[in-house]
Amino acid sequence: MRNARWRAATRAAIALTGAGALAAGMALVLTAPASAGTTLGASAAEKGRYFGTAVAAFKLSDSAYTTILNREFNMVTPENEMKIDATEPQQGRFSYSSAEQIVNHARSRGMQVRGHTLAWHQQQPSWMQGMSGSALRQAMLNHVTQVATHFRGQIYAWDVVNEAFEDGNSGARRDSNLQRTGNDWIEAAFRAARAADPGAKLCYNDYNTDNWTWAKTQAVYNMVRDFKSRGVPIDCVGFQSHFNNESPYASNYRTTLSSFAALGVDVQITELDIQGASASTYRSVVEDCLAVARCNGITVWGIRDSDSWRSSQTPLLFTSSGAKKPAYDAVLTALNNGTTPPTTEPPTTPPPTDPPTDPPTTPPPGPGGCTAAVTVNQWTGGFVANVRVTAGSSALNGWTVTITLPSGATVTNAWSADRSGNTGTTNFRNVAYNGQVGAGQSTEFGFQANGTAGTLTPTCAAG
Ligand code: 9MR
Repeated sequence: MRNARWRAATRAAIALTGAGALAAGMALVLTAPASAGTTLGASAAEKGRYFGTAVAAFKLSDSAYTTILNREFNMVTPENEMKIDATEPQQGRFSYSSAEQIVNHARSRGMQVRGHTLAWHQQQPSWMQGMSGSALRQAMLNHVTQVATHFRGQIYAWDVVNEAFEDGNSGARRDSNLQRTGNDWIEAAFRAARAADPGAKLCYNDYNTDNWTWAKTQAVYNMVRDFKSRGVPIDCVGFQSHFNNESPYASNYRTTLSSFAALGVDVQITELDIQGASASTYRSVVEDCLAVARCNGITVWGIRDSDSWRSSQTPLLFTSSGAKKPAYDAVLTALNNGTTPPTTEPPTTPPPTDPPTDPPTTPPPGPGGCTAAVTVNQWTGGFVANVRVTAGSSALNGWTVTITLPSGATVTNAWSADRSGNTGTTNFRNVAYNGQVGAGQSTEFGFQANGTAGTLTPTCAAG
């Protein structure tokens, strides 16, 4: 940017004649690098950030809309076009045209794309809404794999999982058909997404997680801390930041961003809108992001007030007729005033410490045997296998399932079991919580692999 402005200013200076005019031109040249940027994207880029917006495919034919989009933004999030109902309207039949329209519009103009969203309790197609248990788990993982593979290499960051925590003070996971497939559904989704597109940043995205003191914020923080400690592939946390009277901006927002960043993840403001569009609140949000080195950028949830999912609150940066609002000027000024923060993140708030827990004790194995049965969901180039382990006449205190994979098949990730090996003869051992299975009872684990499953014949050993 700076070089382009410098060259333009130099050309202008050369075009002028006369010493006085040349001096004026030179003065312009000398001050140009320090002068304010004039668009949100360019000014954010000068601070090593992006500035994005949600985009609806059907609006790309509205030139008033695309004029602002193309001028101001360098990151785009499809508002609805990458959601599950849009991309897999019938099970196993994928539909990408609206999403591709946005991706192509953006990438052909040098904008990047945030993918939203691979797994969510809302906007599920009806076939998925009716599913449960391991069938739903497999369908979800297949969805994540297929969509992330389709867009592989074109997505800056994926909202892998969206809005999985309950509102209020419980700090609990939100009840949903996905949650009922097992608490590990979120990490399984992240592993599948990493396998499908290793180049995309993988984010957990939620709302009402902006205020550091709120239970929901702490619950997500604890999940991310746990994921980082166990090597679950999470790279970033998205803060939707839909601020309104019930969920207002709070001055501890910066603490929230920096505390998450100190866990070793990037943070992104993913769906910003502010009821009434207070210029000073918008300014604070920008300043908070600029103050946190790992805050990659800000996305507003629509361009003009008329584009907003809650237009009546006039929460965006442009009026319905496309004029810049005072909030726009505040954001641009804050972007231009901000200093580039240090590249390492000082932890501002020590993470809360949990009381130490004793390691789980594993009782000796019992005498009974076990059996294992596998179901496979195969697609071109890969498959998900779900394995049911059933105890024989006595309870199990630990189990190992052995599966011999055909040549060309490589396991990329497993859930609810510890894996050793990933080709040929592969062993899957119980994890702490599912080693004990009552006589005649069952537990399940799964894995995802590249290649073709063929007929898999699992064997199970107790102990
Ligand atoms: O803005 C989106 C709106 O057009 C849809 O009707 C709605 C349906 O769920 O989703 C809106 O976007 C939501 C986003 O995907 C997730 N966070 C909350 C956003 C506002 O509801």
